[in-house]
Amino acid sequence: MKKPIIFSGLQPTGIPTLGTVLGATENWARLSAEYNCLYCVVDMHALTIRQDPETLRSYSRNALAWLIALGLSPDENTLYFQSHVPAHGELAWILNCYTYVGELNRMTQFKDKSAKNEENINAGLYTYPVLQAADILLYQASLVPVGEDQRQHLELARNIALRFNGIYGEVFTVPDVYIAPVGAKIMGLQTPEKKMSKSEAENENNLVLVSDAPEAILKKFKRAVTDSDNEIRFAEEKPGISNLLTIFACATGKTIPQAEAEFAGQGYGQLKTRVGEAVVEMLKPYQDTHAKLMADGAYLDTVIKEGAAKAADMAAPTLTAVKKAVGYPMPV
Ligand code: AQP
Repeated sequence: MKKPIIFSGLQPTGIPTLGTVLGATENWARLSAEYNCLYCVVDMHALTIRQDPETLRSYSRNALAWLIALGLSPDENTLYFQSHVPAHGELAWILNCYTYVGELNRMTQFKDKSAKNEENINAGLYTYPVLQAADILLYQASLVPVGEDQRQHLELARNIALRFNGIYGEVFTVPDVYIAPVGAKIMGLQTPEKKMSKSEAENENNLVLVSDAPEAILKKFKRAVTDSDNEIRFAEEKPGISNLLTIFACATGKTIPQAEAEFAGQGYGQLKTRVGEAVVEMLKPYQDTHAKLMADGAYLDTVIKEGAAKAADMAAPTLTAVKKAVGYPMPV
């Protein structure tokens, strides 16, 4: 029996954060056994924010190596660069014509990113969710594992698929979103009311990068914002402590109640140290593997080449079906 398909992506806009690992890639690695998984470094999406070309190239390669290091074997998963499979761009154009401006106007990420990049509110930033819909629908993905921040985009992808199918018949699989019950939104260590994000690097203590050295990680956790009541419990009105408990639970494979029980009667200082240590321990093997991969250029090149070829093969039938459906003349 054919395995159902999963698609998800990672933007090469910097070094992945602990948020990306706990909210996304940890789950991706778990899903490989049951699904046929495509994980893509979405370099085309990265262009929505102005990038230095050499830095983008280097972050892209780095990101692909992180995907492997974080447990996604290229033998079991299709790993590739979005820009290496032109079908993404081709389908995105078509889907732009089946997406309403009113829908895009409602996207909260567009509003947030526009506010942060007032000098470059480009059309790509606006139509980003359409390219994301194309990424997913191209492969007939039935499940898309993402962090909570992507829920609204996924809902739009579903609506576009339903609209298209409503006009032309069952061309696309309508994808479901998979959001992990714990860790779907890891918050900043200094701003625990806001998502930990790699592009918000003004305060380096706010985010943990997967490449951070142990001392840096421990220091960042020691400085994490808490609150003044000195009680370790998970609660909406305690964002700092709740975030630390979530990180601890995800890093150690425990539940939130187990994490709370483990810290019962302890102080915030102990909590911060132990969460930092758990993260150091979790990241260490990933960092070692990443260093080895980056030193083996030939291996990475092979993964990149084979991944693109496999993804392009998988994408071709859907793109052909879409072109036929909309009435493009078929090649002669
Ligand atoms: N803090 C987070 N908590 C939970 N999940 C997260 N993800 C990202 N940050 C968190 C999830 O990781 C996947 C890949 O994310 P991405 O790096 O492609 O894009 P992003 O969401 O745009 O991440 P950043 O760090 O916020 O990047 P910038 O700053 O460039 O926009 C996604 O599934 C995401 O949900």
